[in-house]
Amino acid sequence: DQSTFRGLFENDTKAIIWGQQAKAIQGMLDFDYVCRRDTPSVVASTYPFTGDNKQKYYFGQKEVLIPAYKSMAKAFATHPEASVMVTFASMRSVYETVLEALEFPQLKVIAIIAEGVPENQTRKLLKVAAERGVTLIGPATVGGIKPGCFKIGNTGGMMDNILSSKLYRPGSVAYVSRSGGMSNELNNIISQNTNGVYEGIAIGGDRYPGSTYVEHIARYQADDRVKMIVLLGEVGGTEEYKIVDMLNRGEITKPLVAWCIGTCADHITSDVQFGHAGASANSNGETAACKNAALRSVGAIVPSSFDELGNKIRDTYDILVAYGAIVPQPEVPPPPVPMDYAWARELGLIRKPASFMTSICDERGEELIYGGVPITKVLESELGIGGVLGLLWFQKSLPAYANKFIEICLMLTADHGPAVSGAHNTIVCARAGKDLISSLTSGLLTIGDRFGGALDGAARQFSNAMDNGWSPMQFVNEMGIQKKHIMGIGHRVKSINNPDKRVEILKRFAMDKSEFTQETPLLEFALEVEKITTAKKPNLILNVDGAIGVIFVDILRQSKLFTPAEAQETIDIGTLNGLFVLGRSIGFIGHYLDQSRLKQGLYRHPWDDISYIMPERNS
Ligand code: Q5B
Repeated sequence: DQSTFRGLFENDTKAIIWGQQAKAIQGMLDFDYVCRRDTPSVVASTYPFTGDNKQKYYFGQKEVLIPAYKSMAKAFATHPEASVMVTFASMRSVYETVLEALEFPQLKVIAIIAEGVPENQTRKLLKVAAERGVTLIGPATVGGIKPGCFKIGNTGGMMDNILSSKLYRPGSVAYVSRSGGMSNELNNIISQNTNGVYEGIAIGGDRYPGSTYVEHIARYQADDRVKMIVLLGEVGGTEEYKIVDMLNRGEITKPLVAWCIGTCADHITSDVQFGHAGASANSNGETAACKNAALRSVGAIVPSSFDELGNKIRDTYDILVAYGAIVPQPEVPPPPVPMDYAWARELGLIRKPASFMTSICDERGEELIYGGVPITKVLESELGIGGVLGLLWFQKSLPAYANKFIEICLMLTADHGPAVSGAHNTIVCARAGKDLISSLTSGLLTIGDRFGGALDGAARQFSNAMDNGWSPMQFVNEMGIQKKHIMGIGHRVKSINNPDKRVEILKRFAMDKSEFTQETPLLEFALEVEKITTAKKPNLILNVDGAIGVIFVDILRQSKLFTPAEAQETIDIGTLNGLFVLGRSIGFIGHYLDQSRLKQGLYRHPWDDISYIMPERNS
């Protein structure tokens, strides 16, 4: 009675997936959606190595949560409606998982994708499956597809393939093949030459497939919705002769178009083993040519070559249409399936305004790229940390003397003892038991106009003065009128009587024209300013911040590597304090490590070092 006839897969078939196969599950759900199924075919997944959780998928536009279970027993108990299991277990674990699954009577079909399953294990599984009345599909296959109903895992390929082969709605032609790859070709050939695929199963290329051509062709024969059958056999084995026997016995009454691939093996003198484990002729009768001849002799429609297969399928279909056995239905376009974002992007179909822009570093390719230069090149060219800074901060390969200058700055600013504001903070923080990053940032937060953060201010003030055409004296006076400290001038402990060696080194380096091959007008201007300020007070020297600030402006303006706009922007956006921050981080980290190693306890400032000045109260 065909009114209650149910195939292996119908449009309400539910499956449980074994393994972590998010892509395959999403592919099955997309197929379900394009087939206009009411509900997804996958109800759960099971995998013993990850926790019980819910995983997010799409069913069309809608987000759905599909539970994942550690325990297979729990998965089947919670989803008694699941009659199919698709297992992606590897050839090492598939035997145990299928054996376990066969204990659950609700299962009607198990699809085994793994390749290389030991033949003795497959044979044991075959025996148990036969006892339990379970159909095995595979091993070593993509599985199968039933348009409008169900798709096993990755069968049918991507959505564009499913659409072009019209696998979203049933046709009248059912096929069985060994090869999963060739089943895709059959989907294509059948959709080109008929009203489409009704169902297609790839039984897999192993010597002992879980189910055979006979079983599937017998199902197709019994299902009234199948109007013609296609068999794609291959060289090796004798399974096709069982179809010959069925034809002989009159058990196949529907037109059967058949072709065994591998006829070329006869033209090769040595024994040929094709890609499938079973694809090797061990006797004359196992050759593709013999099997094709046998099938032809009992009434199968056998083309003269694979190229002819499509024509034979079309001729057979046309006859069925002419006799009214098949009535072609009007095409109803399938619902559009939203494309996966990553895939659409890869195909160049969409563009999305990026939330972030970056121009300094690209880590996406095989090799990390700093400012356009691959890191192997950075190392080969011995750019050093100065060169890396040039690439990442300015996207420029700076000249060697500039790279060296940067490195000198970092070395000279690396530390200036525990008494300075930043080191003090780092030490206090470390002694309060805080971690490296907290202690480091606590020190860094003190860097500003007064301590270590006067590089940008110096760069701005001195370059403005020069751009205004002021003389050094005019500049000092102007700053006095404005009641502003000159940034980069003055030091708490250094003076003309106790010169800062670091500044001496910087000056010497920048003025040695044999190495520092560019002009340094702003440094010269600053030294004239220093003469005026130190005449007022001996500690009003050009300090380390000031020296670095003005020399860097000279690099920006005189090296010919920066446009005037780039040079100005570099000053305006506050780049130069970064040199002190970077250099002094070395020292702050040193202080943190030092305090930790010295096991210094919580710091408390002594009372005798604090003046307590309380407001006086009359009462
Ligand atoms: N007067 C650095 O001041 C300091 C003047 C000035 C005109 C000036 C001060 C200052 C500008 C900021 C600057 C970086 C606060 C310094 C560094 C890194 C370090 C630190 C380390 C390291 C020192 C006394 C008299 C007053 C002031 C006048 C002072 N500075 N006039 N322009 N720039 N400089 N910061 O000694 O008439 O008596 O009222 O703000 O460049 O941080 O080692 O310690 O590596 O860690 O406290 O080297 O110069 O002097 O403020 O009491 O002023 O001099 O107007 O005049 P002092 P103050 P008057 S390098």
